[in-house]
Amino acid sequence: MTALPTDQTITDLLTEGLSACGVSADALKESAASANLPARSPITGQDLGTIAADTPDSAADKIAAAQQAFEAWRDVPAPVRGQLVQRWGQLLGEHKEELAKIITVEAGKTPSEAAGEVQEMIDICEFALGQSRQLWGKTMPSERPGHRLMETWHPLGVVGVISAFNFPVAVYSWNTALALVAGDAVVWKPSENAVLAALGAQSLLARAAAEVGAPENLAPVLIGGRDIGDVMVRDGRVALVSATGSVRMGREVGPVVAARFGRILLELGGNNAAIVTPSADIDLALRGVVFAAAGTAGQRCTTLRRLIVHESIADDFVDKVVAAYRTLSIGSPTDDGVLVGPLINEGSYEAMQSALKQAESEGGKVRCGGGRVLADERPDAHYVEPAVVRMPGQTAVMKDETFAPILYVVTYSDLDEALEIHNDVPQGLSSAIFTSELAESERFLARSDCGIANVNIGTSGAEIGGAFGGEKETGGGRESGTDSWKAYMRQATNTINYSGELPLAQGVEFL
Ligand code: UN1
Repeated sequence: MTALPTDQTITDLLTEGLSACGVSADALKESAASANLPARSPITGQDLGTIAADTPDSAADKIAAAQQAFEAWRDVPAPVRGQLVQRWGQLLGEHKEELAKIITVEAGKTPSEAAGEVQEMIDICEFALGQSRQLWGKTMPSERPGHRLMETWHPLGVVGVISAFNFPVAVYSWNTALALVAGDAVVWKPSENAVLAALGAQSLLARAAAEVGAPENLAPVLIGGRDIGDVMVRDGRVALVSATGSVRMGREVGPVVAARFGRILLELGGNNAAIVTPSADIDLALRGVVFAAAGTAGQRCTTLRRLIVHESIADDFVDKVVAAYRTLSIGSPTDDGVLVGPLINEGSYEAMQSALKQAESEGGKVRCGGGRVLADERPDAHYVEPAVVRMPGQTAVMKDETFAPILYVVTYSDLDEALEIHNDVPQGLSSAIFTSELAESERFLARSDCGIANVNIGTSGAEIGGAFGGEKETGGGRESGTDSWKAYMRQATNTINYSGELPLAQGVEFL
């Protein structure tokens, strides 16, 4: 543990990041005319300033402006639209460290993880550039002579994105890069805890848009709390709402969008597990487990929360995890060597403590961590030691996602039992097995009920080239790679008759 930085150090870091990304210093000034939102750093627990927020009226105006921008953008050829994401990706590359500084200050991520997040944005921009020439449909043989049958893809309209604090910009970019090449406009309601990173990312996008001659207001940001998100969710002009966050949020947003027959793409809670088999390369499994469970202070939706270890190796393996945890440096992510930064706020800390209490009441034994550190120095910040808890079986507490670094451990005796434990939670985002046996790996890949299933890799740290998302309460959405682009477009089936006759399908006779 190291000493925490002063408020001034954090402010300086933020100012450097904001100004390099082209965000005006006025962004952190109160507005007399509108509502205001405090910006805060979890590193110090102190306010960084106040951001002028949208009102429901100004939010509706931004949606209207985006709708107008869409009308022009839809007619731009897709490969030309690709130039916008290409330029955005270049600007993100040039400002990678600066945008990462804002992410570090606002979300508490280490510089390496914050830079990794920006790299995900650059990656998806490159992916989307390629995709802009591949918005393809199939052609099918028609049953009628002189007819052609084909599928075509068209822009949806305005896409609304709701993003969470923990990946304040990357998840937005997965949606936005694809939506933009698809020909959509994008309205973004970022997390209240990460508005400044959002402004940084948007400023670079606005610059790219101006440089390539894209319409103004193609990608406005809505600043505010739930009431502002609600404006977007209810607005019939928003054709798709793509929302990342808690299951509770998804339960609220989903039905509202469905009731107006809008489209919804949900990326909600995960409760990810890894199975460690006796044949696993223990050293590799250990590193995979520790990064997935304690990295980002347990605040990824892909964080490893449940470890299912074969009984023959469990004691030994858990001892190794505990020993590795003791070497993790906890503190300000601005300090070299720190691997575990702060929790986002007091609410997260309270949730962690209450989950640990519940785990103990359900027979769990805390093997290490769980306690608060650096509280004397920074009473308003919340640093914790990542916890490892041995459980007597998969009890109730293990079925909830607690967004904090708690790793529950249970044992199994045969793989089918492990798979049963694995799938017996309401969420289904990410999963992993550590094994050297092909048969175990194949059985796991066939039976894991998650959207992501990995072998000899932890549950977190997915690449953008594969579709990202999960099943059950995770919401069913898929973002970023493979054919996720289709979520941002509507499909049409076209039948073209060049026969000069009018034969009806299915041999029907009429007139
Ligand atoms: C999230 O936590 O919402 O797979 C996204 C990962 C990252 C993305 C996480 N590439 O851990």
